[in-house]
Amino acid sequence: EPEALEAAFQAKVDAEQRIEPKDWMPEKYRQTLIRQMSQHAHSEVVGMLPEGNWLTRAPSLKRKAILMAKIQDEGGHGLYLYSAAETLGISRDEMFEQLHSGKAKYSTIFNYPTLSWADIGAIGWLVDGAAIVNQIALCRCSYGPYARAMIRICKEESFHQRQGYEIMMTMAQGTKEQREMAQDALNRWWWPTLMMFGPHDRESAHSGQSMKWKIKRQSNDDLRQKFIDATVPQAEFLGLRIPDDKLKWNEERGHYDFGEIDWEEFRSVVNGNGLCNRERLQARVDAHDGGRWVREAALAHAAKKEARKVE
Ligand code: FAQ
Repeated sequence: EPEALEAAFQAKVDAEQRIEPKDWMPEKYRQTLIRQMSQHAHSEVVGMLPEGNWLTRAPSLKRKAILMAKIQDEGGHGLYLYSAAETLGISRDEMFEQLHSGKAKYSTIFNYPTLSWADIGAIGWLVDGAAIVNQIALCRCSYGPYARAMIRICKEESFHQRQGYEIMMTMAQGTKEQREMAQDALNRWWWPTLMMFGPHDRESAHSGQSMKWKIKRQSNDDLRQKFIDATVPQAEFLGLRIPDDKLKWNEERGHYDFGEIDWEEFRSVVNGNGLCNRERLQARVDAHDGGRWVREAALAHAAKKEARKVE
């Protein structure tokens, strides 16, 4: 029986049919999606923090309004993704608990500090650029609610990427100091951005099963290569230098060759020892605690309304 169900499930996935919340699915498929989607949601919400650091110091009213809109989009993406994950039978409280206790991960990239305004440009250009490459593939994920959420999210990410690139362009064409700030931001964000795609395929614990189930449609290394190929010409256009001596066009492969990522640093940040891990998690725990009275008031209000109806 279970084997027959599982075979029918795989046949459906192979035929590119979407899996919907009420359909039968293997327990491990459900758990894998809960893990990935909740971590994705956490990344969006924690990802608001590095940029929030520059809201009060944006260089103009226009820049401030744009940045505020971008950060609000990220909060919206988080809520979208939490809702989509809830269709798999986990509650939002459980997901928050997993984040706050350190059980659930969020992307390593958000454990780096934003030291100058140019970092806001670099995040939009590189981090949102990487997020788009990853999420375009996820638009074809076998799980319907996740795939559909990704379509709208990608549209908004593409605005985010453009605004970041435009900040970089403005600074790269500005004064000598501004050009140096832009180069410094690129130097610091380049390698952490490449780590967003995860470990090498041969080291990736979940890739094999997730590709078979079409949760992931392209491998970590393939997506990383795609991002690099798209981004190198953009850096050249800005007149900035990517901090990698091994970066070189390979005519035969039709791709850029590039240097090795510092996997020691990746592991260290994943394990909670990045520059800002503690600060980021504390900010989320504090926000959750600070909002307790709002949740309690909303529940009390709903209970009162319900009681009045009964009378
Ligand atoms: N950071 O076997 P794999 C955004 C973990 S974009 C932390 O390869 P998988 C937008 C991985 O979870 C960023 N952990 O795993 C934005 C697993 O640990 P686990 C969010 C990482 O799942 C822009 C272990 O290593 N995007 O927020 C990382 O098959 C600007 C083994 O790895 C997504 O989450 C990492 N970089 O592939 C917001 C996209 N890499 O769970 C604000 C959806 C790997 O067993 C500002 N997620 N790990 O404890 C995915 O596509 C996949 O989950 C991967 C990892 C590709 C991240």
